[in-house]
Amino acid sequence: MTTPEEILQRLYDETLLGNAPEVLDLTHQALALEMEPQTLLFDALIPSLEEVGARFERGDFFVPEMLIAGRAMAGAMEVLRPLLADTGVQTIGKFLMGTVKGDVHDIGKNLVNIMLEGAGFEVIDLGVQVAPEKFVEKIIEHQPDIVGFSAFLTTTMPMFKANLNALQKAGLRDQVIVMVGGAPVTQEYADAVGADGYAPDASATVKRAKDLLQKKRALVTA
Ligand code: B12
Repeated sequence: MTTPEEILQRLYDETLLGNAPEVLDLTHQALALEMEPQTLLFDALIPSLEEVGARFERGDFFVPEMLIAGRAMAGAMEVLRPLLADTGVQTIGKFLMGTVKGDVHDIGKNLVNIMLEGAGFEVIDLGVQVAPEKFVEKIIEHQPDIVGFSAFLTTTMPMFKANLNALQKAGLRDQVIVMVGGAPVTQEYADAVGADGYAPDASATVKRAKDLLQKKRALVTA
């Protein structure tokens, strides 16, 4: 019989190899053993993608390997999504999220969305390659409390500033809290572009989003 430790190790290894059917099968096996969805995520899937990134950086992996590893993880996330989000909490605020123009990375963003939904936020996901005008249009349409910009490339991080400028120009900057994040983003960078908040991972995003929302609501009622 396979132990939870063996499943986690295999989940890590098969994600690294981009073996999507096996990753899906192992995810189901783990859940059948009543392993926690968070354990699969934080002890196998995310560390595996971190290793994929490290290998890419060393030149041991190339784009196709990153792509299939990403797809394998995304397959597991489809199964884990409802379990992670199913906490039955009431809606506490509206969060509009998108990956910036020029950037197609969405695994981190999707994970943040799941955690936000689990914490009770209504999440509107604009997908990837979202242009500043699209953010403006959708903020007007949905009137979110918070808008999140995700970027995974140093070359697309400058889109944060472009998005903030577009919001300013449309007269929306004071209406909405702006959060930024993604693998290369730092608190310093977030401060430099004038974002209201930054978080390094999904659970920190939930905490920060709640804090920012509470502060804004306190200001409005004061
Ligand atoms: C999978 C992957 C891909 C896949 C993306 C698949 C997909 N659907 O997302 C593909 C193959 C398409 C890809 C392409 C490229 N990639 Co790529 N990719 C990765 C990889 C291996 C994993 C990224 C990932 O999903 N990580 C998992 C998640 C969970 O990451 P995370 O950072 O922990 O996410 C958390 C936080 O960032 C935060 N967060 C995320 N979004 C937001 C938003 C807000 C508002 C907040 C508050 C928080 C927040 O919360 C998340 C959840 O906890 C990374 C390496 C790495 N480890 O980061 C490289 C990496 C990001 N890619 C890289 C590169 C260079 C590229 C390419 C340019 C390669 C090429 N030459 O073509 C292209 C660019 C394509 C494009 N225009 O976007 C580099 C970027 C280097 C840099 N600093 O600019 C990296 C870092 C690899 C490396 N080490 O060199 N990639």
